[in-house]
Amino acid sequence: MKATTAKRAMITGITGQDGSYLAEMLLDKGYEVFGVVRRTSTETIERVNHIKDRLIFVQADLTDQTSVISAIDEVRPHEVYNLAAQSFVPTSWKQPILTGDVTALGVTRVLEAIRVVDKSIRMYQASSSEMFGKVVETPQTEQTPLYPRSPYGVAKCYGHYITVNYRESYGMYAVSGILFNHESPRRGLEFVTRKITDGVARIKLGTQDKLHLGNLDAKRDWGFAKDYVRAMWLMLQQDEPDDYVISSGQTHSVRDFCEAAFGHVGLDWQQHVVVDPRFHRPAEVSLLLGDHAKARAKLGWEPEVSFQSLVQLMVDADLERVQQSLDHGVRA
Ligand code: NAP
Ligand code: G4F
Repeated sequence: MKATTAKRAMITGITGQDGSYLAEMLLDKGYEVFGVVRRTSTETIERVNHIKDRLIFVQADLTDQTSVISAIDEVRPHEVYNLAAQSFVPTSWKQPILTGDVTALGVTRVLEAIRVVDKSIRMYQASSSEMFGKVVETPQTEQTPLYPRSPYGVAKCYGHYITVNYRESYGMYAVSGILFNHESPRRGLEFVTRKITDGVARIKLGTQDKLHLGNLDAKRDWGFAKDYVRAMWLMLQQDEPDDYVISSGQTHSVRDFCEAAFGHVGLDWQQHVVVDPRFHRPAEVSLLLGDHAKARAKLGWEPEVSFQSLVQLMVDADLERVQQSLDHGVRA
């Protein structure tokens, strides 16, 4: 596997939203890209199907230390992007142990694998604004104290600090990107933005009438996933390893998102959205707003896609997808 001179990147979570955009970007930069996949009974590579012939898949599971060491030893990557996680917040209350195993301890397994195979491998950890939880200051920066509000948020805090700890203990180039919510047409359908844009498309095309949502007052700092994977790469190209907040610097409520998404196709969201207590959470993160001044100054990173453009591109993509299903006689 070490025959070529190209830089090798390994991505855990390559089948997810961010993994797919990061893989595209790294291929464009001339990297050899290795994607970690776990065994499943049906294929999960839909998001990278269009580039699958240019990727090399290796099998490993973040709950299995031996498989992670073997994968890293086999590939000997220059850079590891640890994006794998149980990433859906509501599931973390239903499966808190699994969430801790994958999203928290999984990070240690990746760091341990790097430590025993080759400490010079650079590692990116996907930390999250969910760690700020019940925020103690606004906007949130790299210095803002953490106050997680879900088993997922707690697991991400562990992953964050173990990354800092391996950097400080072993001198490893291990960094955490504290990324605020980022979305795209490849976002999972269970997350609120994609649930809304998919709902808008179905309602517009007449296959659905109502959209059931939870807390419309929650505010998030939403950006475009493609902008955010660029920041991950930049973090691994610096002279010194460090942690960075990556955000849009704007906050909007779920209600604002509904208004923009329904409005884009000429619909009134209030005629279709139903508040449903089934989607309320045991503990909520009410407001997230990130300050990415450090990333702007040190990485030269800026988001390129605005909130309005993000909403519109997601609605347009879902309209096209739902229309195509209808054209093929499949009720979307
Ligand atoms: P996602 O779409 O949910 O993708 C998660 C990935 O993790 C999938 O490829 C999944 O593989 C993989 N995975 C789950 N359990 C695994 C295990 N035990 N072993 C190996 N792989 C496993 O997540 P995303 O939105 O791309 O986010 C990427 C990362 O950034 C995650 O760590 C997330 O927590 C973090 N993050 C995301 C955001 C955001 O707004 N998107 C913000 C901050 C941080 P399968 O396909 O096999 O399930
Ligand atoms: O889209 P969400 O499920 O994303 P959430 O919980 O903010 O988590 C996402 O962002 C984190 C970064 O801060 C990541 F680390 C994490 O992996 C994930 O990508 O929910 C956003 C907000 C919440 O306040 C939720 O209560 O939308 C509210 N909401 C209202 N109705 C809903 C719904 N969320 C979902 N999923 N479904 C609803 O029907």
